[in-house]
Amino acid sequence: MNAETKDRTATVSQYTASDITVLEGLEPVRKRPGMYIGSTGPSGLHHLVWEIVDNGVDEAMAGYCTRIDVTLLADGGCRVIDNGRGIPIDEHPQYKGKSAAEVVYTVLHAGGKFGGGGYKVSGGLHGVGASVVNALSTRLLLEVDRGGKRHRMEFRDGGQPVGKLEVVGDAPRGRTGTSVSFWPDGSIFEETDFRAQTITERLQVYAFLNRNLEIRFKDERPGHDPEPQVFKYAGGIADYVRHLNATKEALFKRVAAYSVSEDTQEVEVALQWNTGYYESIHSFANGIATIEGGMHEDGFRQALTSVINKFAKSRNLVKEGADGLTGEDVREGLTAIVSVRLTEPQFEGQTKAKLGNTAMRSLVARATNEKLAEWLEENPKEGAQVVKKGLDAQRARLAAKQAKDLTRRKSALDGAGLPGKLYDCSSRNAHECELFIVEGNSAAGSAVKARDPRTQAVLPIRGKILNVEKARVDKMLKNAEIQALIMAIGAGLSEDFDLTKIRYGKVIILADADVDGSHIRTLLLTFFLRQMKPFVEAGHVYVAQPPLYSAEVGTSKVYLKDDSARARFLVEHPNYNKDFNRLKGLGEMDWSELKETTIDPDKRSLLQVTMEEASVADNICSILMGDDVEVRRHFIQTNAKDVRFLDI
Ligand code: 0RA
Repeated sequence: MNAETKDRTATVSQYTASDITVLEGLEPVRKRPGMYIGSTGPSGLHHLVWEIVDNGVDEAMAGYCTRIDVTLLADGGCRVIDNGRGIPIDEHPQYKGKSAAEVVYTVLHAGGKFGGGGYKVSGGLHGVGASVVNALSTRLLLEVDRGGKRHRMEFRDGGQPVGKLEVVGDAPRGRTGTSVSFWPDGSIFEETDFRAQTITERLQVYAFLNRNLEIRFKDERPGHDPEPQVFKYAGGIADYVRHLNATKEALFKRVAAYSVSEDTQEVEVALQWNTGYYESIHSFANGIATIEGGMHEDGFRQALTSVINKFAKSRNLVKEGADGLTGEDVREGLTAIVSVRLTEPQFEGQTKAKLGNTAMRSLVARATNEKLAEWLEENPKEGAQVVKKGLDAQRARLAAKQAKDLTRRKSALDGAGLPGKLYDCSSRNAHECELFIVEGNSAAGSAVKARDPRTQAVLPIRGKILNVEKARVDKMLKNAEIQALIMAIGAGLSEDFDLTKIRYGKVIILADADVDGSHIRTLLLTFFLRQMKPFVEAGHVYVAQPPLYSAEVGTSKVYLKDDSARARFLVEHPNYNKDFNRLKGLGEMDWSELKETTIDPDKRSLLQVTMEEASVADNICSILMGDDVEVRRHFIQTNAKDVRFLDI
């Protein structure tokens, strides 16, 4: 979105300190941080960063800010500088003797976003704002350049002002802007270490969505990469689409992009197909990711199907009287960004990430019907490629339906319809049942000996399973390993997946800590994510690893998951002078060793390593839920540096 349109949509109507509405004090935030930032884990910690960066991005959306600098400071703080107008510093009419800036940072729900004036276009979802960050920090330093002066104010211990806002000198010539540095409170958060990659990924998306906004990131913490990263995209969301398709093979070079902008609402769309088989539509409302979709996405899908079918007919690319392409057919391999801006977004759905404004459906549909049709007329060769891909998808869909019907009938005839190599458990109560997926027969051998046969089942899979990212459904369904997985879990797949039919409450991918294990884990996660998404989202899919080391402490044996666990152990046991026993992979592990890796040996019999791993697994589940394609790629990079699985 360019500065002109921002100026118009975000009419700054003589904004004064009185526009800042006031709700309540800060204590509730420290009492129940989860209510304000979701959690006190890593997600909540990073929420603090988003809150502060959002304010700068709002200022950019309003057309006043062109650059934001985010720095992770050597002492654990985070600093965000923008070159916007600077937070207002005049006295707040309802709070005599307090500057508006102080009120914004010390009063809950204070901020332009909640008043009538100020920003017309802003998220609302992230609006809990600056005071929440202050409440959850041991220290916050605010500096405002405005009216030729530099102002400073400091807060300590969860938002207590240290003195008043004061002028500390002149602002650099002509400069306005805001700098906020904060130090998250270690007594609130489980951990206070920011993760650079989490931050840069989000900053990059902000930069894509705000064409030409320059966002810089620097990590000054010891031991981290000090190289600054710069995100600035002249192409906006078209660059975003290119970026998303960069690791894939694009169906053609061009990115289709169009926008329509009216008085108080606007839409921008960019799209390109790749030769893969999945759709990847990312939608946003006022810069906020609408993971659950909503009216803008509905309008886009609906119009896309219709536009492509019309184009196919008008160019005689489909046979007379043949079935039209379905939405699914035309979206195969589609990467698209749909970004809308509107004055009063209604966020609905479970996670408040679904756009409810019906006006957005017609706006996006209208824009797509008109502008995408034009684009196809101007790019008929690309249009024909899209239609051909849709027809291929249609054929595969029909073949897959036959294959599925066959599998369904087969499992009905086979009685239970369970795969031959499954070592099932005896309980039929899915809640207490766990399925361990292990690599190869020898690993299965150890696992079967160590398990509790009542509740723990083991399914060996052979070598690398099919990469479902690279195969169409019909081929996938013919794959023996995939068939075994589907049958064992017993709840179908893709649209037909029925969470109520699952045979296990937990599916645990148990793979070694080496590169092969990492590869297999990723292939399996890719399969679950693509074909049994609700299963992953409901938190049933876990990842476990047998420990890499054991150590002897007195007469007992301690298992250590990996090198960092070993390092932590050495900190806790500074006098430890024996060797560590390096365990082999699952396949070579003795079943008694496997049994000993139980967290609570009295209660459970097998592989309760998984319980230590559960946090890791939960993490992965929530990561996978967030933003599938992008995050999966990130998962792959962080966990298997040596292999680019999905691109093999
Ligand atoms: C309300 C009004 C004005 C600026 C801002 C808010 C503002 C807030 C933040 C928070 C971080 N950076 C920010 N930059 C600007 C402008 C009032 C005026 O100049 O008329």
